[in-house]
Amino acid sequence: MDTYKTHSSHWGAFSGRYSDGKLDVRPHPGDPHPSPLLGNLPAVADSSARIRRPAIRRGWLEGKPGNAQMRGADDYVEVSWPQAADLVAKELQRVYGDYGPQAVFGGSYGWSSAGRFHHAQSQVHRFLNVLGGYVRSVNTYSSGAAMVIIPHVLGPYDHFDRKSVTWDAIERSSELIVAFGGMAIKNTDVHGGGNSVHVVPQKLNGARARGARFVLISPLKDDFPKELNAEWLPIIPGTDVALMLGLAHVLVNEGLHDRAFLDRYTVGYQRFEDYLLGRTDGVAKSPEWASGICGIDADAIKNLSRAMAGARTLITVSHSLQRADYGEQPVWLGIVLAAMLGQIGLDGGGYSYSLGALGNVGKHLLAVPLPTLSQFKNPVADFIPVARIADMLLNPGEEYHYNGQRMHYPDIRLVYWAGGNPFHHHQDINRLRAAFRRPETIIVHETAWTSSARHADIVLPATTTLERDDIGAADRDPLMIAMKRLIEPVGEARDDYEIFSEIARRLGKFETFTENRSSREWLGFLYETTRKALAADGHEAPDFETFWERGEISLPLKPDDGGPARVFRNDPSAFPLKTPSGKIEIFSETIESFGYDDCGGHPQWYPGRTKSEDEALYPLHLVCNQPHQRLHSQLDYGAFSRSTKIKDREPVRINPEDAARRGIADGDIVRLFNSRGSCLAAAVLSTDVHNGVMQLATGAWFEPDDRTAEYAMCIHGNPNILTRDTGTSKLAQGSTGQITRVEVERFVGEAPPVRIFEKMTFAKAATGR
Ligand SMILES: Nc1nc2c(c(=O)[nH]1)N[C@H]1C(S)=C(S)[C@@H](COP(=O)(O)OP(=O)(O)OC[C@H]3O[C@@H](n4cnc5c(=O)[nH]c(N)nc54)[C@H](O)[C@@H]3O)O[C@H]1N2
Ligand SMILES: Nc1nc2c(c(=O)[nH]1)N[C@H]1C(S)=C(S)[C@@H](COP(=O)(O)OP(=O)(O)OC[C@H]3O[C@@H](n4cnc5c(=O)[nH]c(N)nc54)[C@H](O)[C@@H]3O)O[C@H]1N2
Ligand SMILES: [Mo]
Repeated sequence: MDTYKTHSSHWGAFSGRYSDGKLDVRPHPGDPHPSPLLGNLPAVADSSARIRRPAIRRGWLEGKPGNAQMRGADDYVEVSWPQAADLVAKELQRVYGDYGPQAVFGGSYGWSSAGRFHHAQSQVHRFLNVLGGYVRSVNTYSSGAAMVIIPHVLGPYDHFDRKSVTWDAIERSSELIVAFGGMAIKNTDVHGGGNSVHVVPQKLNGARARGARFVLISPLKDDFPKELNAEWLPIIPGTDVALMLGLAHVLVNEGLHDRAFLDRYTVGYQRFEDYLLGRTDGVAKSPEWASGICGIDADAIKNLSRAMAGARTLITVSHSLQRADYGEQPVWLGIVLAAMLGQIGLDGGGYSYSLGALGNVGKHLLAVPLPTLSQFKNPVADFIPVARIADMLLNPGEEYHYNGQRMHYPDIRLVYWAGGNPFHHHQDINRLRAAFRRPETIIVHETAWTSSARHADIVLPATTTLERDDIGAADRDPLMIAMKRLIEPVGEARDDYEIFSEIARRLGKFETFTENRSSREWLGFLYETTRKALAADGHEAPDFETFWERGEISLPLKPDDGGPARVFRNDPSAFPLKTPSGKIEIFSETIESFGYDDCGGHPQWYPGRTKSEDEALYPLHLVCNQPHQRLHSQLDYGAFSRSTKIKDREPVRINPEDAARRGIADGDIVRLFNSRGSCLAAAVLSTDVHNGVMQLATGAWFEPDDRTAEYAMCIHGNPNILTRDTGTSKLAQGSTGQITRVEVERFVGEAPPVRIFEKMTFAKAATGR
């Protein structure tokens, strides 16, 4: 394999060539700002972290009672593929036969890899549906709170605001961009399914060159690119709602709010105003009140509010704000603030959730559908909000609230995971470890020995995209890419499709699962969806072989016409929103009727849940944000990710004053701790971090100091050993992993070596099942 071939990833299109045992990767020539994450890919070909053969946890194989207690601490035994497939088939048959599909959790959250056919999520859901269904998960770790609140306020998630404000409109028309949580360029490197043109840096620079003003509201200064010279209002994490209320208060107090807009396009403003001005609770949400909570000067709040009323203003709210206690509130209040400015639906003005959090939001919409594998229908009604996984496993049968419903956790016997890493993405890892000891069997398909693989009973080695052919395409990405196999499968790794096909064969479901198509036949079949739509609209519509030969095709885009927000603004009675009132709901009778104490009928300030409990002992806020050096935990063993580690640990950024007070110097290994756990990391002193705040990105693979300990310390630097596993509120039950409270100290003594990327050693074959 010695010519360059086209391929794609969540962080960009590229071409690759494998020769002399090395993979060389070149960014797509049309990408103006390729992602440095491409530098993690070459390691895929030969890393010792890859899983090379099927492996079974020894305790599970021996089948001794109580053996589940050993999950995470046990040895593995390598087996042949036929043996592994037999074991999985037999176990699925037993669990489906004895308990039914309600006992199988196939929520299997995770980003897996780009590629429309070999998409692990689609594959595992399709497979489990063929067997009779599974308990699913709803919503995402990304947007757990927003996905529930936005439909109440604006109508379907990912319709109104995320499809209305484009980068072009910002470059063309925005005068003031107020970004809550910023728009870190590193985050726009990535979009699920592909991101072949990285346009954000040049669009922001274009707006800046035209004279647009940027205001960054964040605990970190680098949540906007430095070149923009954004004004930084360093905020205490978790207090944006107070700031937004202060801004809204100034608007009302100075008569700057747009009454006509509020009357015509919204409902419930008056009830919100009564709260804002303190008529209902005796507390005016004045700039002085806000300042005391969020730490931003009252005059700065007044000035910003006046500036917002006097310019074409865009308000953006990042995902991070809602991945926190009461995360519904800043998303909702941002919408209310934009409505008070009356600019929703104007070019370059109004509101956009998640602009700058993902690479393709803000690009033009595609005018044709993308190839999509059918997952069939799931007959099981049971589901959990995705971040309630540990609660579910620990508390079968227990009642909880979700979006107006009283729900009960199902009793899960078997967990099947493909394409995600719960020991990366879930909060309070020590609690998750306890939860993972509950089910009878855990099956994982993985490409590498992640910590999730190390907590499974049956580990099946999956290929990466580099080892297979696929079609690369994503929402709002203008290119469809022929993802050509670049390397041979590593070890005995197999495609998820092939693995599921073999297990399905043993269960008599091969034909249903595969529809008798080979992988290559599937690609041709799925491609037809897009080709037919192209042809129907009079575009060039090459056949599959021509597409494959060329390596890519351009997809037609919808015009930049202001989207659903403009349509609504132009004629709200002809095009009402899909909300109960047809308008923007500043007050929601529906939510009010749920009677929740943590999410009421209008957006409001709830004091942080962690405050009283943790503040004295754990005075620092830890921001656990997305890593710039990788996508989540993926390819943490890659060269770029590893180049950022210090003494093999994940870097934690600390304000120099906070460090000095604790005798911590740049480069020291430090221990972060709170009541839930602790981890080691390497200190980086930086004034880009607000005082009282530290920042430790997610994604360092969890490595416990003691595999058997109930309260393990992660020696590598995974922040989820510290985060709280509680839902955002009874409404959405979203993840709150973004911020937690900790204390930090210099680590004294010899730090244990990080071994997580080293070759696994296996136990000798055991007897049993
Ligand atoms: N504290 C805290 N925690 C967070 C967040 C936070 O801000 N703070 N952010 C959250 C967010 S927004 C998200 S989206 C989640 C991300 O959580 P995940 O999506 O679970 O994280 P990834 O590391 O992308 O996990 C994908 C896994 O799939 C595997 N994989 C890749 N390709 C394939 C394939 O083809 N087949 C198979 N079988 N496996 C494959 C990879 O090796 C990797 O282990 O994390 C969440 N966790
Ligand atoms: N390079 C890279 N890019 C990614 C990802 C990745 O893993 N790597 N993951 C992708 C995914 S799945 C998602 S969902 C998005 C996530 O998008 P986000 O959740 O928005 O991204 P984060 O980097 O976690 O957070 C953005 C910033 O919010 C700020 N912040 C934290 N808490 C607060 C607060 O209380 N108030 C304010 N005002 N600011 C706060 C932090 O300084 C942080 O840097 O990113 C995507 N992009
Ligand atoms: Mo996400």
